[in-house]
Order: sequence, then structure tokens, then C-alpha cells
Amino acid sequence: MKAAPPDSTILIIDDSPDTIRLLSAMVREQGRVLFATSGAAGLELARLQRPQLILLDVEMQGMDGFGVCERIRSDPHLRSSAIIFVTAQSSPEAEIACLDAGAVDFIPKPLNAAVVQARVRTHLRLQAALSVLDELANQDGLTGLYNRRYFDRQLAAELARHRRHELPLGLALLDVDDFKRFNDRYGHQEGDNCLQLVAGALREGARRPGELAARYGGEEFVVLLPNTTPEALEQYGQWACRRIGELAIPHPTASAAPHVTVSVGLCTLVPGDDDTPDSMLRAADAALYEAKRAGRNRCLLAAVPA
Ligand code: GH3
Ligand code: MG
Ligand code: MG
Ligand code: MG
Repeated sequence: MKAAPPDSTILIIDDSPDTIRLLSAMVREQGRVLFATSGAAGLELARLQRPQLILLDVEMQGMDGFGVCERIRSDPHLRSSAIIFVTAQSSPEAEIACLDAGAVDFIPKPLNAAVVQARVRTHLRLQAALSVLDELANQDGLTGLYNRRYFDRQLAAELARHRRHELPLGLALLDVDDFKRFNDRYGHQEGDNCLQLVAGALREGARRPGELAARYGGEEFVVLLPNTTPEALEQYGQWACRRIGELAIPHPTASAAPHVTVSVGLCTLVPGDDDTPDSMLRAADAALYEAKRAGRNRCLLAAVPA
């Protein structure tokens, strides 16, 4: 019998302390167990702790299990937690209602330890597989950075958040200089290795909360920098140019230096109603184009209309 994946968190939401005690004892060995005695407290705990699995009582005072389930399913931060309903109502209709509400499974009362453990084990394993798939879907295969799909989603979300809070959102678009010549000289495989080194440096440079480095495509990268003023963004751009240069990857046929360099287009703004992900990317791209024209191996801040 295979064990549940390590580091799982199981949240029990039930208004009966006796049931909580009983269930906790049954699943104790399958993960870290948390509990809440009301729907509202359970939602709060779920937001803070992001459990893989929630064992949810259907009949509760106040917000019942269906109410809790609906909120979890409609909250993007909670949606990845799987819900198993626990209920004494064992009619087919009740079971169908639980699954229709978005639960992955159903445990009948009275509780049977072997049944509870088997269901919990199965769903923890599925959750672990799903989280691997989720990571892969958001990742660029060559560099391990986030991919464009994920970046586009985050950019849209951060733009809306910065608009709401009236904060400056920063964006850096980076393009490897004379990369075609690099491939021509060293071959595609060496080119791939070079992209991996550049990606590694960018990943290490995006460590503040909310910062995100992604491969935008080909030899282009993009970094999202929340709450970043023009001064701080230019500092980032200068750091990136310096850091990539310091990798000291030989590139004798490059036009700006005898090693691999990047050009960087920067854009930061407090988003107004007319600013969109597309308009920000276009502004950064225009600045990148100017940086290339001005000789490469440099960063340039986009002029943003006041
Ligand atoms: P510039 O300084 O103007 O950016 O010149 P460049 O040569 O870098 O620009 P261009 O867009 O002409 O060429 C980009 C090259 O990047 C062409 C393409 O073969 C290469 N490239 C794109 N994706 C990959 C990849 O995944 N691996 C490798 N090895 N090369 C790639
Ligand atoms: Mg109850
Ligand atoms: Mg390019
Ligand atoms: Mg290039």
C-alpha cells in the first residue's frame, strides 16, 4: 500500500468537536491536520494554510458545508484544495448533490477508519499529481522559468491590483544581443546552454515578493516588478545588463562586447483606465528597440505619457 505524499495538509471543518477528534485520529498519519469548528473559521484557515485536502461537514450551524464549498470553488487562491464532504445523509441524491457542488468525493457517517484513510490517501495522491501538472503547465521547458502563458495571466492580475491600489507596476523586457550570430558560431545546443545561464541569473535576481521572471519566447525574457518606481526600475535594468555581462559567456562576433550581453526595455506606470497588458508590453518593446539601436548592452526606460 503506497503512503500519502509527504508534506500534505488536511483541514477538517466540522461543528462537532467529537467528530473532529475522531477524524483527526484517523488521518493523523497521512499529513499535518488542522481543524476549524465553523465554516467561516475554516475558510480563513484555508486561505492561510492552503491545505491539499479539506474534509468538510455538510450539516453545520451558520454557513453549511455547501456554502463553504461554493466559496472555496469560486476563490482562485483556494480552488486547488480538494474537498471531501462528510455527512450522515447517504442517499444517492445527497451524494450527487455533494459531487455537483464541486467536491471530489464523499465520506459517509458513521465513520469507518479504513474507508476514511483509503479515500484520503487516494485524493492526496491525485492532488500531488495535479500540482506537478500545474507546475509543468506554467513552466518553460528549456529554462525552468515561468512560461509566457503564466506570465500573461500574472501581468493582467498585477495590472488590475496596481490600478486598484494606485501603485507603479514595473516591467522589463530583455533580449539577448546578436544571438543569431551566437548560434551561427557555436551551434544551437550551446545557444540553449547560454539561454539557461541567462535564465538562471534572472531567476536569482527576481527574489522580492511578487517578482517574476519568465521566458517570453526565443531569446526574449520578461520580468515583472511590482511596486517599482522609474528609479528602481532603471537600477534593475542596469543590474541585469551588468549581471548577464558578468556571466562572461564568450561571444566574439557580438557587436557590443566580446561576451554575451542583453538589451533591456523598461516600462513602469501607475495603471490608469487606458493601460492594458498589451500597451505596457508595447511600451517596453519600443524601449527595447531603442536600446538596440543605441548600441545594445544597455537598458532604456520607456517614455510614458503623463
Ligand atoms: P538582436 O541583437 O537584434 O536581438 O539580434 P539577434 O540575432 O539576437 O536577433 P534575431 O531576432 O535576429 O535572432 C534571434 C535568434 O535567436 C534566432 C533564433 O535562432 C535564436 N533562438 C530563438 N530561440 C532559440 C532557442 O530556444 N535556442 C537557441 N539556441 N536559439 C534560439
Ligand atoms: Mg455537523
Ligand atoms: Mg529577439
Ligand atoms: Mg536578440
